[in-house]
Amino acid sequence: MKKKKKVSKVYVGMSADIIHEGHINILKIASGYGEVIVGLLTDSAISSYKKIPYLNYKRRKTIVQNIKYVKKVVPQFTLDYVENLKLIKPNYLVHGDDWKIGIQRKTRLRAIKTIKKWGGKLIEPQYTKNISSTIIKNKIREIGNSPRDRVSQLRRLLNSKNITRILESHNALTGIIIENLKFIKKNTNLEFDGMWSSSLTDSATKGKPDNSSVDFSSRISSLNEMMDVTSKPLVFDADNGGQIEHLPFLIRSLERAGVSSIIMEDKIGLKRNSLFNDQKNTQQDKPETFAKKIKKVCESRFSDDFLVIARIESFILGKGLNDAIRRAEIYSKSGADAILIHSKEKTPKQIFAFAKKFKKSKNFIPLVSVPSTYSRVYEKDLVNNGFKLVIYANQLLRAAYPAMENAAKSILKNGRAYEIDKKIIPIKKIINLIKND
Ligand code: SPV
Ligand code: MG
Repeated sequence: MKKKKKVSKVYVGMSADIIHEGHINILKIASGYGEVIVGLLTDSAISSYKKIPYLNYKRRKTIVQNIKYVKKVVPQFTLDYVENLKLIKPNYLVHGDDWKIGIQRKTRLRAIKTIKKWGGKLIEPQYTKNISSTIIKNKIREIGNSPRDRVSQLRRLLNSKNITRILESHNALTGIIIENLKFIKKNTNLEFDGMWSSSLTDSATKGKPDNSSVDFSSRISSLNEMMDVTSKPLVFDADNGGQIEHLPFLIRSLERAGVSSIIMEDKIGLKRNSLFNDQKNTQQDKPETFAKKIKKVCESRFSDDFLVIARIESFILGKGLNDAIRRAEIYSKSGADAILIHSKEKTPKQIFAFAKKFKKSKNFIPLVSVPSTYSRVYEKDLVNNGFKLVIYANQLLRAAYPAMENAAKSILKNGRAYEIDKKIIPIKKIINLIKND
């Protein structure tokens, strides 16, 4: 009997979020060396170093496995190739030569070292110039993403990241900062995952107190301005959600705008910001009554990806752990997707005690933290204590206000603008900040 020639195994790792001719070129070249196995990066693997992909793993897999050059698709759970390479032991590893520099440089070196062990070869076709998923993604962002895609992003982030990081945004410009800011630390691309539409900073921006005097229509019109220039998800601070009969209308407007989540707090009566010391006129809602609001949101939402987060104010109002836990159980059972356990202590002790106890419950759902007063807490400690979402609720407005006041003061003091000129962004930079073409 004639011995069948063994076909070589060729490994190609990719995200394949937006397929373009560069991917096809790589796969075509790879197929010339043998049978192509694509290691498709999972959502978690991708979001460990850059923005979560537009299409989820399942959708990307369907596309890639139907490309004629591809024999098989397997998940690649990390940015690092070593695990899959050891498992598959390919004769060839094919990757565009763009990974020689930048964030993937070390990943490449580790992959080379690994395949050397069984004599595997690295093939690096030249990177297709002027085309990349990032270029296409930027173009898409200019057009704007569909509200439906944006709504689902937060749930996907919660499912794929250790911790999802949200920052307060009170206008379109702060939205742009959150959208674009990147910081590379230890080979990881850090960025904010989304925006928080805060009742406090939205009201303050409009010169009003945080007592619901800025109505939802006005809040939604400012968040629409942020939505116009960003693609990341937005979490809406709805105070106590207002009247239960009005909730379906609010949810409809939020979903239509592309908002990913509503957070409602279990307080009643005239709204007072939770960080005020004096809370003596503030009342907490009966948990059973508040639970009805949660149910109402669940019934009225168009998409299950629109998350309802219940915010427990027990600690703010001086009540104990047992009250907070009892409420968490009730809110979870009535359909909440996550719990924001609020606190105005200087340390996270209180919320960690809550997390420890609630984690044991069969009704446990992901936890959200707002570290405004306990700002020393590190994200890694929040993760270790079971928190999945962190909201930095007011820092951009707090940064902007003293800077603006200082500039105004300097002009008054000096009788001219020269002194402050060197300390503020140059005119040239500000006119070029927003692209015109
Ligand atoms: C907000 O940012 O408006 C909040 C958080 O609700 S807090 O100010 O702590 O109440
Ligand atoms: Mg608020």
